[in-house]
Amino acid sequence: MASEKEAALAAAPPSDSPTIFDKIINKEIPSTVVFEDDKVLAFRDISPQAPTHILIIPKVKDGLSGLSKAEERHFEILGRLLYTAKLVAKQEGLEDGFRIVINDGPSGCQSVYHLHIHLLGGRQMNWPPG
Ligand code: DGP
Repeated sequence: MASEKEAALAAAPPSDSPTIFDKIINKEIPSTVVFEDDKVLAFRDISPQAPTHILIIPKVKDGLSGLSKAEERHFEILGRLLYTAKLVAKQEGLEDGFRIVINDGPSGCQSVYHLHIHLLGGRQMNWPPG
């Protein structure tokens, strides 16, 4: 299986192309959902980089293949995603802290072009990130 970096360098579809996350949203492929409402879905990453590793995504992509595609109309969903990350961190018991990551574009190591927030926790993080 390709590394995350190899996958990221190989992937850069147009912003409206469907991704694997559409299938997860539509429950066409299984995932471990930890939070869901009408706008947002949070599920465990298939390749966890920490004891807790959750992806938080908008259910409707609306052009948001990545953060670099954000426009003013996305203000509400962007805030909702971040607030959901905080709720899920609390739900997961990450009282000592956690990390939020948004990868953008090939240099940012993005491999799935549907905006997502990584919520990582359960271990000591390092700085700077790789
Ligand atoms: P990024 O590199 O920031 O685009 O992160 C994409 C993440 O998506 C990566 O950490 C692995 C995760 N991922 C990819 N395919 C699946 C899948 O089918 N199920 C789940 N749960 N996660 C996936």
